[in-house]
Amino acid sequence: MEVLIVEREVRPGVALVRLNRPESLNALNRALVAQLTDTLLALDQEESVRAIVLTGNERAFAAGADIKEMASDSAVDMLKLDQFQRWDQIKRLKKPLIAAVSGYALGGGCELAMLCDIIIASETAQFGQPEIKIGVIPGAGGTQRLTRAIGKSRAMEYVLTGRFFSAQQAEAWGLVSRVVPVELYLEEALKLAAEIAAMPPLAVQLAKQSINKVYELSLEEGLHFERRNFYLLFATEDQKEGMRAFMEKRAATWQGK
Ligand code: DAK
Repeated sequence: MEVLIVEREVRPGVALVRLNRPESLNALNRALVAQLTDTLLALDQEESVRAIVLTGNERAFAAGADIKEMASDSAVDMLKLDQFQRWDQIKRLKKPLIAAVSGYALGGGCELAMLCDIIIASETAQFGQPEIKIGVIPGAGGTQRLTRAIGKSRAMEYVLTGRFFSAQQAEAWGLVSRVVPVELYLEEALKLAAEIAAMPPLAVQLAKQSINKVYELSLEEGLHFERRNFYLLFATEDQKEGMRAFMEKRAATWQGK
């Protein structure tokens, strides 16, 4: 059975990537992480792909790294494998990546969702960083991204106890955009991806990059980065077309140039 299922053009310009190890709640083993990163990087290069949706199944987005696979690893094995350094490449994708989360998003699964640009959650989603309960700590961004998303006090509480939190809490704390009924979470994510896919691609790319800089730069540097990207877009045909179409009261057609 394929551990990853990829479907192109599920909506115009939208690719769907599905984690597919249902028997282990989509535990992220090495093979799955390798395929996932390779696939996302490849889709990022495909011109016809304008947005990507990443999902699991109704019961689990992903219940974390595969505990059975890593249980007997030594620190040296971990260092040598360094499998999660590929993980960082996901952060550098140019195309928007939307997580459609239902059920468990735990440990590395929660970290994977947080690596995505937008999270749409089903009302059954449960988030958490339970690594503490198995004698470790989050290792793929959890202590950093969760803290930025929900604040220090809550991050401390949840990382130090390993407790799960609900989709509704995640929404109230700003970790996810929206909570929708379980039968709609994938549909809503695909609809959102299609809406983004219909926008001028270079502007989408530079908007994404600019927003992501908020975590890396000071406000002054971030504003500078944003302004440069804004000016740069005046070199594109899509900017000319977009503004002309507005004045001519017609729909714009984007070329990605
Ligand atoms: N790994 C391996 N197998 C898992 C798994 C996991 N994380 N989560 C679930 N499974 C398997 C179960 O073992 C079970 O398999 P069988 O026993 O049937 O063979 C099957 O999935 C169904 O699970 P349960 O029977 O346990 O189902 P329940 O509904 O009773 O419970 C649960 C669901 C999600 C509460 C429970 O399965 C659970 O607590 N799972 C573990 C959650 C967890 O602790 N996740 C964090 C893992 S640590 C790194 C960076 C990051 C990481 C590692 C390295 N580097 C930078 C190097 C990340 C670490 C983690 O994510």
